[in-house]
Amino acid sequence: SSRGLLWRWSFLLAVCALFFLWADLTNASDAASNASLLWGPYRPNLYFGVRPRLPKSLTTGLLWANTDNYQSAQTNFRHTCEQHEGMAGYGWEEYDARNGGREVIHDTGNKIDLTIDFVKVPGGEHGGSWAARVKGVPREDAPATLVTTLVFYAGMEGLGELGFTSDEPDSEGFVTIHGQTTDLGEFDLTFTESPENLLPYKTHPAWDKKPVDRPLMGSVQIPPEAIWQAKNIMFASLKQQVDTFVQEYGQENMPPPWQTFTIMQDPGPGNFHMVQKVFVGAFEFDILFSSDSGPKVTSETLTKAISKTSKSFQSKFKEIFKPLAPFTDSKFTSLSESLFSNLFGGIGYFYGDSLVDRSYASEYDEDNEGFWEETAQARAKAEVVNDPAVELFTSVPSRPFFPRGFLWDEGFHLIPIIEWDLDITIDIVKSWFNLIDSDGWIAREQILGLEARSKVPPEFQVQYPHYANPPTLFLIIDTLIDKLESGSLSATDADRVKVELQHLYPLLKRQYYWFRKTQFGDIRSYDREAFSTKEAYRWRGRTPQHILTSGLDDYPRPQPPHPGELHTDLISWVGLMASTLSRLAPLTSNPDDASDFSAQHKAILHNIDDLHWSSEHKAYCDATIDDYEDSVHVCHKGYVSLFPFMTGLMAPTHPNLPHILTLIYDPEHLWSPYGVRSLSKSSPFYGTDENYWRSPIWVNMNYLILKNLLAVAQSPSAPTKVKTEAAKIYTELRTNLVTNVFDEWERTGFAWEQYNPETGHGQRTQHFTGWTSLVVVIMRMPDLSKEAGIKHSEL
Ligand code: 6A9
Repeated sequence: SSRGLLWRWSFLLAVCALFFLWADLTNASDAASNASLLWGPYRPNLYFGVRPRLPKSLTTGLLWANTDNYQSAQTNFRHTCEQHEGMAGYGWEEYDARNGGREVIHDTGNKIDLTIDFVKVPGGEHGGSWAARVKGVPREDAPATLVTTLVFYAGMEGLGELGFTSDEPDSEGFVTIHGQTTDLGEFDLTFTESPENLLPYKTHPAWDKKPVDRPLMGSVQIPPEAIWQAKNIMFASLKQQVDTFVQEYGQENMPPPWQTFTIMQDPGPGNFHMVQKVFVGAFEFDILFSSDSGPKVTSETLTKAISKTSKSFQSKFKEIFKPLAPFTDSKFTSLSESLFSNLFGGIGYFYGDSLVDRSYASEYDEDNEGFWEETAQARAKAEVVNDPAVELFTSVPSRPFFPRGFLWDEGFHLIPIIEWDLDITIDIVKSWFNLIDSDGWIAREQILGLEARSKVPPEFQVQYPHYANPPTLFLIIDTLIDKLESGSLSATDADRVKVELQHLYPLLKRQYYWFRKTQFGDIRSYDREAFSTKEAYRWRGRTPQHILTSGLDDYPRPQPPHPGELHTDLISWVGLMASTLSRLAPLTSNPDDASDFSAQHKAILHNIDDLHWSSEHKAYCDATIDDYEDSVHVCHKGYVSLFPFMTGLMAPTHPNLPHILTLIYDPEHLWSPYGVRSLSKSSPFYGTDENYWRSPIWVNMNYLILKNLLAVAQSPSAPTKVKTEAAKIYTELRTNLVTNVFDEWERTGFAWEQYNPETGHGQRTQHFTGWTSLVVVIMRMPDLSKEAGIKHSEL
């Protein structure tokens, strides 16, 4: 159409103009954007750990424990987020990656509630300053004399200076660590004291040599690659102190536990410095990081910044994530704020090497029957190499259990984040695409460096350059294109998006062709029309019980594995990529590619129906080759059957759509009062074995179902009956999902990895703040109760 043409022309012109302005523009806006993102709680594996978005630089963290008795002091030191260590909930109540936020930690084991306000103070040439206010309030069941000890550490992992400015606290009891690096310039890290804090007093002769009513300061030199083991480093210092006391006073006559468990008082040279404070009852102190070229932060600035940060979070939240009916009650807003803040506050910066099997062994070709035995042997004897250190800026599925990047999780994480901060979203997408290799591969799980590897059993550490994972980042590319085309972006944002898409285009294309080249399906034994285009796909790397690469780990698949099998979910993902690229190619002036992508997209749509639709089962199914060398469908009704729908590849007029809706809504199959189950209740595999993807409700899949139900319900072309049905299912599902995640959050204090389809209970990983936080977006999706003829009060 002429409008389309005009649009394209103006787009081309804009690109040309930008070509000249490019360096200036991006440098200026990148600089501002980068500066406000330099610092953050980018060690999401810790309850609180601030670092800059730089490799081998300053790294900090907080440890604490109750020291009322010798036992708790030894067992209750908190540092890394752990499941089931007596937390009645923790996480960010408010968080904006640009400004900061507030984390609360309800630590029942140590009988203390901690509140940590973290703020950034912009200015200067080195990413500005930041500060944190740490408050402790004893929990209800705590004794009046509860003693809490806190250790904050700062380590230098690369070149630079770091050390205490004096051997003694100053007259107010403040302690300062000074440091310097090329990137950070000169900086001061000051620990304040408040006259209102209650401190321990002398009860033992050891006091005269080691009083603990003032901050303790310890310094050590540590091999830089071991600094992440901060808890051990601190314990070594505690042990030294304990040994000294034992020698001097004997086991029977030791100082009280809160005095015994203190670090050695020895400020001095080193690359790892600790400040320890011991408090009785409630307490409060500040950690002030002032960049020399930026603003000097004081407790007053911090107080102001905290209230400003909170206000701006609240007003931005209302503007962006205002929940729609039936979720307008403020209780849902608390859930929504908490989930979003935890997702956003879970963004980390990771740097390190990774283990990759680059043997490209012929066993990995997977072209024989029994291939999985061969590949298992090849994996067992492979010489794994360390791919060089790289950096990754990403959010994480779960701070306690999987504090690292997962490729297909990230596409879901960015769905809420893109609504809040376009630039961070683009940064994260770029960070992932920076990891692409020359073939087009991006590793599924990013286990970068020793700290990350310490959390993963060895058999899961190695990545394979022929293994895929769903390309969900394409969903974000699609959203970017939607935003451009709808004209909803500001001129500056639109320009930025165009430039970035232009840069990303070749990488997206490369990844797409990698999928096509490495995950193609062998269609020789399929006597179908589909043969003519050969669009068919198979996940590599399966074992009899798992296809980890699909993301749906133990979802039932054809048995035994066969090199001729074809996977419904994978062809759908490739179709989604083709669809995105066919939109993107013309926008980025690649018209020749556009026609390839469109043709491939069309062929994929055709072959999904031709190869995967089972008219007997009225569902999309995987296919395989049977003992008679015939192709057959293998139908395990569940998420896999819905994939062509979930990936947006079914037109609202598609004749199979009514069957899909029936399958979703049937309580004997996928429907539950808490969400859509992963596997049909009538399947013999329902709830069996590991039962990971064999019944539980997953929020990411439910989000895709909702999104596509909405599209049908709002489509002008869908038949009225289908539209009404979609609106009804959409309305009920939206309510069921959100209500259940809310109820479980209230009941347990946490968001969960998955939900039980019989009871609704949250299960598996606790504090799973990754894609479960999609409920934030779900709450602000349109209310279609009217279209559905449903009253919310009746649900
Ligand atoms: C193994 C555990 C102490 C499994 O959310 C991340 C992924 C998803 O991408 C995938 O779809 N999760 C889902 O099926 C969690 C994977 C965790 C693997 C870690 C080692 C540590 O043992």
